Amino acid sequence: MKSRITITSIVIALVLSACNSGSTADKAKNENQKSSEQKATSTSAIDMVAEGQPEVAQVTGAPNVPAPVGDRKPKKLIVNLETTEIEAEIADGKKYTFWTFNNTVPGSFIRVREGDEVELHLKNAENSIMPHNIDLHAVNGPGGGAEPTFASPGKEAVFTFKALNPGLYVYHCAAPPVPMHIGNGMYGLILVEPAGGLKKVDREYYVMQGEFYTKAGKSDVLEFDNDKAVAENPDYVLFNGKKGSMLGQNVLEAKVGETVRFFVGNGGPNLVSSFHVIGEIFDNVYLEGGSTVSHNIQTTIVPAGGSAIVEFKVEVPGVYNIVDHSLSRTFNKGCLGQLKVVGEENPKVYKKGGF
Ligand SMILES: [Cu+2]
Repeated sequence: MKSRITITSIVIALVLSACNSGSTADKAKNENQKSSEQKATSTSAIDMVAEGQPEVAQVTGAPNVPAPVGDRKPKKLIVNLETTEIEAEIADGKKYTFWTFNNTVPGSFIRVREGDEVELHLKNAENSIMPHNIDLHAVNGPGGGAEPTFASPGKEAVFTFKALNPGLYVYHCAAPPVPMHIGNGMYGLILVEPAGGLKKVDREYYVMQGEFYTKAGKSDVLEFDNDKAVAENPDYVLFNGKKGSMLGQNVLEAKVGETVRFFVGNGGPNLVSSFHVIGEIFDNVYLEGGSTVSHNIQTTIVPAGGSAIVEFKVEVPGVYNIVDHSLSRTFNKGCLGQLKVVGEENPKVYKKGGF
């Protein structure tokens, strides 16, 4: 019995050691490869950054995005964000106390180029009650900027980072309790375009999902309900911080034959989105906002604290519903937008009736 245990132990030990040595070698190889790639990126980028005065980056509120970076070289940019605590309509005439970056949910869209150096100024409004900060997922550095940007009401904090990795990244407040700050609307997107820029398209829109856990406040303004957040049972799941943000007067627009690009983000704080446009197929999806492009996708996953870039050409006029395909969120919790496409009918592609 004893010897059998010993033999078994030796066999297990050998198997484990073989597994470990294999994975360690692979890991080392991957890390070497990654580090040499990163070194190449950062060295060439450092050499290329233009000297001189930094420029102030133009930022935009959803659904708009700033102009593409184009084919420029890396440069120094200043990004100004202000954290605020405001009352605004959330749905059906009801108000909510939102916490924001630049007075909007989601916060301003930031657009930079790979290799840019960004000096980020975070001002916390004088009349805020809470301290706030920012963690940008585009940052290489502990906390993504959270510690150096922690700002009490009325204070401004600054930190600098170099945008090493191209992609579409979420930023959010990381002041405790973090789910409450995010749940009140403190998130947005920063796009780091690759050298040479993204391919030109006809239309670009900023669409960001987030869910809201509400209870009656002291006045008629709703406020954050922590119990509902812990249970991950929101009252509202919304695009761009308001029910109807992309409906009626605010519908997104395109023309037949155009290619549309959505920069899609999910602030969460908890739910994963199954992002879908009813009656369209995504020709290209930058999976999770990274560099791998997949094609012919019906529904794409947008994780909490994650993103996706979707592109599709519109062939047929009409109204296209933009949804989270976890459809109770669309039918019961407000998660619906629309894209209105105008132009000539295209019966070869779509028509009522038979041949
Ligand atoms: Cu905050």
